[in-house]
Amino acid sequence: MSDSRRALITGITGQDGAYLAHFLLHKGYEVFGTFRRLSTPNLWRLQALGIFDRVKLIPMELIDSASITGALVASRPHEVYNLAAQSFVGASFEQPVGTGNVTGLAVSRLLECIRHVDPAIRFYQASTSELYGSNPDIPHHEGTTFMPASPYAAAKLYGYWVTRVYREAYDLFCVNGILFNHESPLRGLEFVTRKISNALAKVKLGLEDKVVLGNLDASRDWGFAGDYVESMWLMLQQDQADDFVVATGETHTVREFFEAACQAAELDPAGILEVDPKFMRPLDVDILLGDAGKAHKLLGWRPKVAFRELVEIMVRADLERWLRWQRGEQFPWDAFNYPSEMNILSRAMQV
Ligand code: NAP
Ligand code: F7E
Repeated sequence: MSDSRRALITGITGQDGAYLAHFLLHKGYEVFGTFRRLSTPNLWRLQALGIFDRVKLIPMELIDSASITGALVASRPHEVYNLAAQSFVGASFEQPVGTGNVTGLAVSRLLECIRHVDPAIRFYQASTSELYGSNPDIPHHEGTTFMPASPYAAAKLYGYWVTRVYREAYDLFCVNGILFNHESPLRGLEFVTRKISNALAKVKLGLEDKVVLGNLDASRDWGFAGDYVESMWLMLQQDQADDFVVATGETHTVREFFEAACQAAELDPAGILEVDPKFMRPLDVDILLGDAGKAHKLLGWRPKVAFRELVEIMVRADLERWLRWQRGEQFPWDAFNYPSEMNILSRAMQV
């Protein structure tokens, strides 16, 4: 084991895991990351960022405490970033119990393992703006009342509180990053921003003729994932463990995102958008808007990429990928392998 600082990232195969690994490697960390053993390996994001060979991968499953202890013992980390979760709000209505187990209870498993293996470990919990749910009192800040509006948010509420409990009961250095939506070309295809950028790229190239969405009026505070992972690291470098909101302070509707994306792709939005109740949730969050004043002041963190630029980055990236795919190039990505969502039946659908 080297002398450099060691970080263990749970969920390194996800969007944030890949960006955070990239960021920490740049800082000179030895980076360990957990992944699930799936029938088909899912390592494309690490490959796309060119860091696959520089991170050390450890198999781990969030419902298995023995595998969590194993990951801690194998990596002996100074810092643990808990990013692994069933993170798709829509799916949490279909799998409420599984989401509670993986996204909520697993935080206790991790903290309990940390307490026994090495209580000096600093712990970051990926909390979320979804905790504010149906609370219309905007902008949301660290003192705003949580009103979760999905099984996902309820599970994250458990994770948030148990993190605070371990901080107070056992004096562990545990923090909650209450991050508002953050997106990128590495975003999962089921989330609305990437769904739009990917679908518009296909429309542009004549591979599809429309984009099918659900609730167009929902409004989100969307930032760039590459900016947000820095805040995670900053939280663990403070003298005191504390909780922070991380957001841009701007909110836009799904419709506005779609229109900005059409502009970026130089497409006329008229006639290519369809709404299907299949993509509506049994309960949705109308509006999220964050006040990151505390993070600005105490962490010195600020977002660098603004809304329009984020949309352009995502649309450009997906257009380029589909063009490369048409030229027969092979490179790490996900969309060519993904079935149309129209073929997936949803138990939570509102029809
Ligand atoms: P993501 O792309 O969905 O990544 C989730 C990661 O968790 C993946 O590596 C996934 O592995 C892993 N995972 C899922 N179930 C697991 C299980 N049972 N055992 C072990 N690993 C499991 O999510 P993200 O956007 O990077 O978000 C990172 C974290 O921040 C999540 O906890 C999310 O809830 C939270 N968050 C995200 C946002 C946002 O806007 N992105 C905002 C606030 C909070 P596979 O690759 O094998 O599926
Ligand atoms: O939905 C609406 C949908 O799935 C955003 C996760 O990272 O951020 C993410 O959760 C909005 C919702 O993200 C479609 O109803 C309309 O109102 O992209 P999303 P999310 O639910 O905000 C938070 C902060 C997290 O913590 C989560 O882990 O867009 N919407 N039409 C649609 N959403 C999807 N997915 N697909 C549609 O067709």
